[in-house]
Order: sequence, then C-alpha cells, then structure tokens
Amino acid sequence: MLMNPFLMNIDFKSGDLKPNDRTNIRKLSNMKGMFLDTESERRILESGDPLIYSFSEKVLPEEPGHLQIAMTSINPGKVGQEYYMTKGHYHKLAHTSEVYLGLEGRGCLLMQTGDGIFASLDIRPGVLAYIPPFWGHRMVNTGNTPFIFFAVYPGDAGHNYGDIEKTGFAKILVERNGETFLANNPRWKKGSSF
Ligand code: M6P
Ligand code: ZN
Repeated sequence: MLMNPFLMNIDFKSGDLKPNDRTNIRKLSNMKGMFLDTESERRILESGDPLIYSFSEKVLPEEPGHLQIAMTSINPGKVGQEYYMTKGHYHKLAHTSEVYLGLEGRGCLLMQTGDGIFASLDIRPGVLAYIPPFWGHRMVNTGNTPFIFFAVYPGDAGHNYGDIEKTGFAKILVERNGETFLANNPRWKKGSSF
C-alpha cells in the first residue's frame, strides 16, 4: 500500500516530536537492577520513582524499506555514582544500523558487540553518531540538563534487550570526586550479550 509523505515537528529544546503516536516513559522502577548500585536504587525508590527518560515515536510499519524515527529525552541525575541512561539494546535484526543525533545537553553513547568489543563517543548538540550493524547501544546523560537526541533506524530492526537487562554493558559511566569516567562493570560477562 502506498503511504502518503508527511511532516513532523521537532522542538530541539524540549525534545517534543509532534504529532507522535506514542510516548514511552521509563521510570527507575522500570529499570530495576540495571544500575550497578542497587542499594542506592532501593533508597531512591523508598521516597519516589523518578523519571529516567522518555521517548516519542511515530508508529510506522515494521517492514524492510521503512524507517523508524524517535525523539528521546534523558533527565539529568544519578543512581549512586552512575548517570541516568537508556536501557540500551541490540537490534533483533542484528545486522541493522542506527543514527543518533544530539540536539540538547550532553551525553555519551556506549556501544558494544556480542564479543565484548566496547566503544564510546561523546555526544553534543549537532553531533551525529553512526551505529554500525551488530553494535548494542545505550545513551547516557553526563550533564546537568536534559539530554535530547533524535534516532532513525530501519523499520524492521526491532529491539533485543536480552542480557543487557541483567548484566548491562562492559563499562558504566560514573562520577567520582567530580570526575566523569568509564569504569569496568563487574557484573558484565563476556559473550553473554545476545
Ligand atoms: C532511541 C531509539 C529507540 C529506543 C529509545 C530508547 O529513541 O534507539 O529505538 O527504543 O532510544 O532506548 P531503549 O530502547 O534502549 O530503552
Ligand atoms: Zn537501536
């Protein structure tokens, strides 16, 4: 069936995508066990359930030839020493790629392959990252303001959270003594990613 061309509006400052069909909310309770410091997680959840990130999507056919588009906003904050982040995922069709474009705030893109090869890229407004096939990807907000980015990827790519939900990525982004750095994730096991 022939689809009609259409326009959408992006508010670079707020991350609003309009009109969108779906806004997904990820609160801390939706990411239980994904931050390393589960004691800090427990303490935070005792007094509330902060919004970690949200993303808006236009519902498009999950078919080859189409693209999926999404706008994501990650709030500033930390669980223990670890910055707020997206869950992160591989693609169900692992050989598909993705583009992330930074629009507001500052962050870092963590990537890794199933074999444990790890890479990270700093993202700022106007910086575009190309995530090649087979790389799992997670965005992290390393700033004090919302980190907003645009994403586009193949229509049929799908999401594979797999063991990322249990063991995370090989490295985590933390702040210690005012310094931001990548630390080894003691929970991560090689070869367990997908
Ligand atoms: C971006 C895209 C989406 C993804 C979203 C949230 O907008 O990559 O496909 O769903 O970020 O990331 P995650 O699915 O890892 O929670
Ligand atoms: Zn993706």
